[in-house]
Amino acid sequence: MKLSVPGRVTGAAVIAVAALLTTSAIADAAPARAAAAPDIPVANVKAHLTQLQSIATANGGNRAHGRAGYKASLDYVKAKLDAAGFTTTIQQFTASSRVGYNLIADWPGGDANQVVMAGSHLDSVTSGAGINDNGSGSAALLEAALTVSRTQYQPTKHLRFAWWGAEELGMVGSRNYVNGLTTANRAKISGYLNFDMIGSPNPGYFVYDDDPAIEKTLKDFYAGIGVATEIETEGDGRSDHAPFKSAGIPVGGVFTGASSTKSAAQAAKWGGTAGQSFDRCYHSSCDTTSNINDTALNRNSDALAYAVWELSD
Ligand code: DTR
Ligand code: ZN
Ligand code: ZN
Repeated sequence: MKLSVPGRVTGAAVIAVAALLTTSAIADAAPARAAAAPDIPVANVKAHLTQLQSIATANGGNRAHGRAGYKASLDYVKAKLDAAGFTTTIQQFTASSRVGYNLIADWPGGDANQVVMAGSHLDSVTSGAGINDNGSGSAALLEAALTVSRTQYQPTKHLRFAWWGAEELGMVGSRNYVNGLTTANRAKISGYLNFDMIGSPNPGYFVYDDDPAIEKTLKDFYAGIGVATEIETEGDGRSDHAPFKSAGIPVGGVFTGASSTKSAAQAAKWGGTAGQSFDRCYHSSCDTTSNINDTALNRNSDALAYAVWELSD
């Protein structure tokens, strides 16, 4: 979030305004090092979600593996990345007798022997548009990648972004990618960041507890904006970080919750509704653009950028 004071202020008002800005800036500023990571405009992320919703609506109501809505989602993301100067690659695979696709986007430059990867699954279940699961991660990832281009960020390490197919069938696309890596190329990946469900309507703020360094990086971001986090406990093996972890690659990520119920203690810490699921539209037809908490999406989009910038520096 950026703060600005339009027009002119004089005298005592200056002191009051400055104090107000300082206070609110502290309350919502990211940590000092995060200055290297630009703010990700949540309005831009939501615009991508609107596009994904339109795609689902125009294609039988979903963006599922092997259906037209998935390929249209992939084409949307790829077109944005191609226009922004990324080197994109489509990986094709078959699952459940249907053709699936991964989209890999490399940002030219950086040390090819130190690759920082960030990924999200782009597919939905067949029952709905999958805007939180996982349009939220896919849209935040896309906007972070476009921000890399917009700012002409030149990291020390090489940046690679990925949108996975057929995660809902059992992480098929990401597993296909990892299994296709040579031993040498696998060793070049210094870490993989996963973003799957990062805008849940009744959000929690969960950080994966797999790799300690990645976990600390993400926790530092949240500490910097004064938001408490908990360790993510339900997702082990349930998203696209699993094949990377099985291959010995450090992984991490953030998550805002699915069908589990928010406790009273969690509601006291994070707000929202105790006794209700973090996302009561999980894998349902109501997982639409109205199934997103903008504050959670905003914070996690900035957490994604903070981690990408910090870990690729
Ligand atoms: N997003 C869900 C998988 C899932 C369920 N719990 C977690 C926790 C952390 C990451 C992912 C998940 C899905 O794709 O069905
Ligand atoms: Zn799912
Ligand atoms: Zn998911």
